[in-house]
Amino acid sequence: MNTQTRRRIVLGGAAVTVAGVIGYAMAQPTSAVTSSGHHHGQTSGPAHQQHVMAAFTANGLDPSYEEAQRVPDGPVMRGEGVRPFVGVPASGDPVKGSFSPVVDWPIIGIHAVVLPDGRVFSYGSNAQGAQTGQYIYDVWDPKKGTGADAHQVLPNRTSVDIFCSAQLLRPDGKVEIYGGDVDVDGVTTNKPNADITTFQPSTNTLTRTGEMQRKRWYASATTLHNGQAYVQGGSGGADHPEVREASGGTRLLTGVDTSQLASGYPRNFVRTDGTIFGISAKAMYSVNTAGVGSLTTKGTFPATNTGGTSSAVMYEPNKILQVGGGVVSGQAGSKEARVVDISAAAPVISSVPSMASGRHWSNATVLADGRVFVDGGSSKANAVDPALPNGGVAYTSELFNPKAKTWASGPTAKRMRLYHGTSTLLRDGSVLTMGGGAPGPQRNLNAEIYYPPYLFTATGQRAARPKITYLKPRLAPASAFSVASDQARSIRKIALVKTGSTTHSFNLDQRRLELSFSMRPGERRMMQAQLPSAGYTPPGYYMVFLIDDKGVPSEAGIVNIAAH
Ligand SMILES: [Cu+2]
Repeated sequence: MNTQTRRRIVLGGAAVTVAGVIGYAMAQPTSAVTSSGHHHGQTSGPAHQQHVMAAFTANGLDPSYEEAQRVPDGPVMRGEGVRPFVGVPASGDPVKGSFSPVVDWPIIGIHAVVLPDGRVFSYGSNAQGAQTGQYIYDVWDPKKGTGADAHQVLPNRTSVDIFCSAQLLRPDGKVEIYGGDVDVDGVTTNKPNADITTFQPSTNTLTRTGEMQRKRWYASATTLHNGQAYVQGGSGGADHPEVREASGGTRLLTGVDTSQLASGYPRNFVRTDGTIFGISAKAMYSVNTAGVGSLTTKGTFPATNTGGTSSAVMYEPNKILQVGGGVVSGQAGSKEARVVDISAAAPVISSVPSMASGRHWSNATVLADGRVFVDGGSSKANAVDPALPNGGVAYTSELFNPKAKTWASGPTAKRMRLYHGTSTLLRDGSVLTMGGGAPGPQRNLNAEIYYPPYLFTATGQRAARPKITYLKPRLAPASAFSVASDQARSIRKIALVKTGSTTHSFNLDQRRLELSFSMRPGERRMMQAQLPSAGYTPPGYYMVFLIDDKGVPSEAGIVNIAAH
């Protein structure tokens, strides 16, 4: 039904025209009104809010997204106009790391996926910074630097609006996108769709490849041990999750009732035993996805740092750092952080020191060396509070050391990264931070690249990096594998970091683990590393970092670990 409506706008060329004539105000949540036959250019007022709530709320348990979508849109912010650059800068801060200058990004990078070849697929707005995934998407090659020629901005010819969908790089090397929005005549209506859309990196093409059992807008997707994808939540699909089967079909988990869980981007992780552990608003739960599935509640998250505006990352197997967030209505962004250990059947939650800044809508990203980089967010959710220094915007990032359980200050960004901002670890060990807006106080058609301290020497010069000279591209789970480097004798750690797929303050697919390894007998360059038991490596693509005796990581090799 929706597909029929959407077919009115198909071609990228036409789409650009349409996008060009709509004002951003019309692409605001107001557009939900379109469906009832009215059309307003204003974005405020109780009637409008009711429409937005109706369109958004699957079960009303977490107002984070509704509130964020209600914010008026601010000005378009682009790059600083610096000359394009490639790679790690010649110098940087050896303690905090450094941000690059602000560079142009052709869209607001609301969704970002690292591809098997290290490129980045991103989408979420049109070229003017209005919310929509209907018209264009971007493929960026970091090896080509930050200029326009490093980007391929391509038309979405599927007639599916993938704005605020869930997306995963699948073990077969394609990106699968679950649900999203419905665009009618160039206007995003903030209604869910049931489409499954696939991005094929080898051809840079996007095609519609399936249909879910439920429409879903703001769902989460998680890779299961067998390679299938578990999709939960979203407006339109709050009642039951479903599994995308390898056959291409979908299986509704009728035995799992998620209607009492907040439906917006639940923070779901796959445990080493193959079950899902999730945190959504304050509820914790686990899901067994076999057959029709079953759900077990796991208690209540005991601190303020939860909800849609928090961020969470599995920085070690079965260990999750959750930071920031909190109640959006009138409450300051939480500074709190907790470690959630899900090794045992009951989650064990430990207190760790709080961050320096309160953060609604930050992003937590595990780095090559295992530290967690937290950037973005603000005290007032998706807004500037004039009563606070810097408007309450957390421009300064922070670094969590998981061994010492301490926080340290990171560098200060130039743009606010609030709602719809993303941060994603790249294969060179830097972090792409971008987006924010659509809506929000800045519509950020720009990015800042974070270069962690491990990329610099103690005196702040670009560090010499170990280099991988041999690595097999496909590995079996739990296998031993060879990896070669001329610097093998100085390698102290080998770390795997899943390639990652970020949206709405949550990387749906990031995890990090360290491998045991040794020099191969009689060899000077060839090491042998051992993958742990299969449950530690959900299938798909991993960045392999060799980390030397000075803590400097190689550029990652990317391997595919098979399903089990
Ligand atoms: Cu969104």
